[in-house]
Amino acid sequence: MNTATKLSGFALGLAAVFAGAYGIGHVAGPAAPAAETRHDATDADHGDPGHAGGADAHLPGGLLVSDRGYTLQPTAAPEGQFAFRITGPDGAPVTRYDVAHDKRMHLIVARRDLSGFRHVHPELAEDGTWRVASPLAGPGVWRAFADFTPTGGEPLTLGVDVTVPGPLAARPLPAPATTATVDGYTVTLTGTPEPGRTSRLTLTVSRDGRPVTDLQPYLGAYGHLVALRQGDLAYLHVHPDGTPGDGRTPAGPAVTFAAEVPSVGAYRLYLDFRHGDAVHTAEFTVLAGDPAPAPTTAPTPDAGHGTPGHGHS
Ligand SMILES: [Cu+2]
Repeated sequence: MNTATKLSGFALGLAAVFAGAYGIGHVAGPAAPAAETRHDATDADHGDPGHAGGADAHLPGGLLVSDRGYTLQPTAAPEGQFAFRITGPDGAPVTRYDVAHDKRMHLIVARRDLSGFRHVHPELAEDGTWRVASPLAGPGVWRAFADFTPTGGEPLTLGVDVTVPGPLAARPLPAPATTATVDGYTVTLTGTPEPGRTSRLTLTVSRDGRPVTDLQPYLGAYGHLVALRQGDLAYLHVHPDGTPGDGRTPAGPAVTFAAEVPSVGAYRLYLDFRHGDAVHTAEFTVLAGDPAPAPTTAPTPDAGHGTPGHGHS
């Protein structure tokens, strides 16, 4: 237990180091309180989500555990399950949700070091509790994102940290790459995300050297792309061009997305696609803009002594 606690602190310390190194701490830090302030001050503005100058108009999803009156609360669950609820502005669990991308709730999890990504779809009980076989595959500090639209409300992504105790090896972020392999598939990424503007990213799927041209629809699309920002795990759900059956969108091998990353930095991209009646996830590290080089691990407290460049300058 002690070890787990220490390691959790270490992982969170790492996150802070990265945020500082990429200069994004000033975006993620002050933005959250500012959003809260705005909500208190401008309750009457809620019907105008595009309100220019509003703090949350530019705040990426997933950074807040509570926003616009909605709060993500993990709840007790039997071993092997993960359960949570969303409470609404009246404090009661929300029981009515709109369907988006075929589902009323999308639960995405990743460790704070961006490993272990899973995207699952919990079941809603009448009392507002969502339950799913736990996607938290092993020890670590996990970020759980609930991506949903409460009926009568705006789409929201709330995020919460969940710690799974146990020994954890810190994993460095894999180097940027344009090719990923998963389950025997090779996925190639073309396009580069540009901070603050819409960029087109194309992911091309092949298997055994042949283009895959019979991708299966998954959640109403031929691919789903989630991007998480290193340092604070800001969450971006990116939508593909076209939908299956619209007469112009081929079933592969290429799926194109319009992505807008909020800042310079390193991002981990997770592409979910369906083929052979199974969902596969291809992962990529990409750099948006020209972030300053950052260490992928921080020195341990003991090893840091006497290291040039290490210190509190
Ligand atoms: Cu989903």
